[in-house]
Amino acid sequence: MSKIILITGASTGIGESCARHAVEAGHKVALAARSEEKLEALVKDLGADNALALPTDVTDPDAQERMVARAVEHYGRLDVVLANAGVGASARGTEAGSVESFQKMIEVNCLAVTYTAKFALPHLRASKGHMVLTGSKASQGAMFGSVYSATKWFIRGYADNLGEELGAAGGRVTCLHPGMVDTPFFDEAKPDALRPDDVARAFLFAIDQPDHVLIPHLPVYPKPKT
Ligand code: NJP
Repeated sequence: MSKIILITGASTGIGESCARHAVEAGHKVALAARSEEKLEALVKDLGADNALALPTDVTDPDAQERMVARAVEHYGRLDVVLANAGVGASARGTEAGSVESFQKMIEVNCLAVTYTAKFALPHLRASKGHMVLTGSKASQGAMFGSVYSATKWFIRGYADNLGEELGAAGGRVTCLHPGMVDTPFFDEAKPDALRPDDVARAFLFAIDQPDHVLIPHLPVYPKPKT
């Protein structure tokens, strides 16, 4: 069945790849990020019948409320929401990192996800839908810095609690835990990392399960080198 999927952080990397794979699989997408130009280019690629650009800064709760309202107004419902927008910091150590970078990571990776859930939940309850959060393997070790890792620990716990809330209404919550992925998240290429496509396939796997199946957590790691 074709699903209506709202994706935050859809302009590049994992979010963009999830959007491409979703449309290829017959779903329709609403794409949110700050870069209007990139979103419009993606809509052009995917086709205006399949995709809608919703330029949004996820740190602004009012903008997220409008984002969800516009997606529902356009498509009539929401079946899946992928809360994927996230940021890291180039200086990763606690002493080296700036206070501003700590604030930004907590604002985008944690607080903004609670806004996405708050505004999307009424629609996901109505559709018995599915909320997917992009967590990280880093929640189990400070691979991208202690503050970043802690933001993804928040996401891991938040997903469990949200899963109880939405689960009570017949919906589902899944937390993806990618290992390192070669995306613009990093300043330099990461040839040994996962590709965004690898995470997108995991996303589709999670949302394409029959209604009686729940995948609460889904780790996707690069295979260790031998
Ligand atoms: O990174 P990137 P990824 N408002 O930089 C958007 C997690 N993760 O795909 O606003 C709205 O290509 C930004 O768009 P724009 C990671 O923590 C990654 O790798 O136009 N959107 C872009 O679309 C994150 O949660 C790795 O700049 C905002 C997107 O977020 C997710 O995967 C490993 C925004 C970031 O795309 C996607 O990251 C892992 C705002 N204020 C988890 N700020 C990895 N790459 O290795 C940013 O375990 N965005």
